This record gives sequence, C-alpha cells and structure tokens, in this order.
Amino acid sequence: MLESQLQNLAASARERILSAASPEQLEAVRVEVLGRKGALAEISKGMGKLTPEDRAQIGKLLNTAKNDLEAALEERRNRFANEALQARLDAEWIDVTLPAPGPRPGTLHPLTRIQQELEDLFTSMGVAVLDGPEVESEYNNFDALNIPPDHPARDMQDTFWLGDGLCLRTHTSPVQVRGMAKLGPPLRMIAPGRVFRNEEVDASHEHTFYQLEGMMVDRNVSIAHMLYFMKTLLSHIFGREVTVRLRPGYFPFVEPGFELDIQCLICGGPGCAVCKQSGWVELLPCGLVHPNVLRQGGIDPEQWGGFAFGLGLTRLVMMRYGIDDIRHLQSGDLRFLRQF
Ligand code: FA5
Repeated sequence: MLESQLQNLAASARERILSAASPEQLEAVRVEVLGRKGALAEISKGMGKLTPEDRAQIGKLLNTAKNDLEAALEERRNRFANEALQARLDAEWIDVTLPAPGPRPGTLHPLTRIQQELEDLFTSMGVAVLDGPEVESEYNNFDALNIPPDHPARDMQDTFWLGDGLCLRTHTSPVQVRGMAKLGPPLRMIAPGRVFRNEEVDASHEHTFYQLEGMMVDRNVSIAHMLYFMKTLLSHIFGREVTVRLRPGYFPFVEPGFELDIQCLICGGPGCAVCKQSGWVELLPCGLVHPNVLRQGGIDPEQWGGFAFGLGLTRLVMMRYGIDDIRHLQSGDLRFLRQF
C-alpha cells in the first residue's frame, strides 16, 4: 500500500519537475515534495508503525525516490541556468568585426569661420591683418582715441578696469592707434578680436564678444571709399543684397560718424528679441577718422585722411546663420556647435 503510494508520488513529482516552466515552479515542487514538511517527510514520519522488514523496504524506496527526485531537480535547474545564460549571451552579443565608430572630427566655430572669411577677403584687397592685446592701456583704449579722462563718452562703454592704467579693451579701436604707429601712412588694416564690456547680458549683448576694426588712411579718402569697403564686406558675407540703413552716430574718434544698421535677419523686420523689437540691428559703426586721432598716431591730418569702422563681428555671425540668441555662441554646447 505505502509502497504504491510512494511510487505514485515519486512518478507524479518527477513529471512535475520535468514540466516545470520556471525556476519558481521548480522550487514550489521541491518544497511540496522534498521539503521539511513535504510529502516524503510525511511518509517517513509514518514509518514508525511498520514492521522492521517493511521499514527497511520502504526506507530503501524512500531514499531511492529522494535521490532520483533531487537528481531530476538538479538537472532541471541546470537547464534553466543554461537557458538564462544563453538568452543573455544572445542579448549582449557584439559583432567584433564591425568597424569602430572612430573619433568625431570637430568643426570650426562659426565665429572663427566668418573671421577667417573676412581676413581672406581683406587680404585679397591688400589690407593688413593686425592683432592687438586684450589687456590694453587706458591710453590706447580711450585717450589716443580722442576720449579724454573726464569725457562722458567713457561711460558709453562699461569698462572692466584692471588697475595700473590697464583695462580689458572695450573695443578693437585701440588697434587703430597701434596700426598707425606700426604701418605709418598710407595704410589699410583690419583687426579682428575679442573685446569685453561690463554690461548686462541678453539675447543680443554679451560681456565678451568679437569686433573687427577696419581703418584706411590715404590722401583724399572719402565717405564713398568707406561705403564701398563696407558694402563689399556685407555682400561677401551674405552673398546677396541685404537691407541696410545709414544714420548719424556719435563716436569721439570719428567726424562725421555713422551707424550702419542691418535689417534684422532673424525676424525679417517685424521685430524680435535680437533687434529689440525695432527690426534693425546695429552692426557697423563707422566714420572719417578724427584729426586728433591721426595726430596721436603721428600722422599729419593736413596731409592725410582716413575712415574707420568697428564691425560687430558676433552680431554679424548671428545674422549670417540666423542665431537667435548671442549666448549660444560661447555656451560650449555641443548640440549647438555641431550644426556648423
Ligand atoms: C564701438 O565699439 C566703436 N569702437 C566702433 C567704431 C569703430 C566706430 C571705428 C567708428 C569707427 P559700439 O560700442 O557701437 O562701437 O560697438 C560696435 C558694435 O559692436 C555694435 O554695433 C554691435 O554690433 C557690437 N556690440 C556692441 N556691444 C555689444 C555687446 N554687448 N554684445 C555683442 N555685440 C556688441
């Protein structure tokens, strides 16, 4: 009786072990049959009532059943482990024969790109490209440009002062002073570079931005020459006609002085954050060089005349590429930079 009960139990447990669909099901069968309170344990508890012969006989069968079932369990567990391993190997398979992605090449910053284009253009017109220091003397940044110490024009540009008569240059115009001393008349020069102003940052104003100074000194230089230079510059950068307007502007180092504005290319005219809702962007202030500036540069204003302009290079880049916030340019954000 007990013998056949044991055999049936072992057979059905074996069946359930072989057909278990998951490690959890397998564990449930193990607890139910081989656990401390499992079916086999129940049977062995009842063995005290058997005759010694039956007890030996059933004990033997019990051991055999237990060993068989444990072996079956072990085998099934190994199967599950192997299947899990195989699934992981399949999922994490790497094709080592695929070519590596390789380093992503960088690109030139849009400012560098436009600066180089302008340097190439002006060099081809026989214009010298000059450089000047970012830490500049108060004299070159202001005094030599006809802006004496108590002149209100000093307040037009919020200056980062460094002490000892030095400042971070607020514009590229001090390179005019250096250019006159270096080249003497007649001269044609441009000077691209970084400038600094202690001012509030918004969509069109940075504390650190780029300008490109231009200066030509010769006999009989007129406003017509100046306009020719500036038109050539703009049509080279934009490759098409852009709408500009010229209006009077005040800068102590030129007389007469002008502001050349470009119709905002971000909004096309109706107004936006970049053009402060005016439809126009200040881009290219300019004028005929003031006689005092020529004198400071050791050039006789009776003999020579000149024009100068101070292109807002960063704003030009914004107009050329349709960049609607100046802060993107120096953000270092690769999502922005990779577009160029
Ligand atoms: C000057 O800096 C003069 N030195 C320009 C000049 C040179 C006039 C030679 C006459 C002869 P202004 O402060 O307006 O001028 O600046 C020139 C240009 O720089 C502006 O038209 C504008 O395009 C740009 N600019 C000025 N401030 C900022 C700023 N905070 N952020 C970005 N661009 C600016």
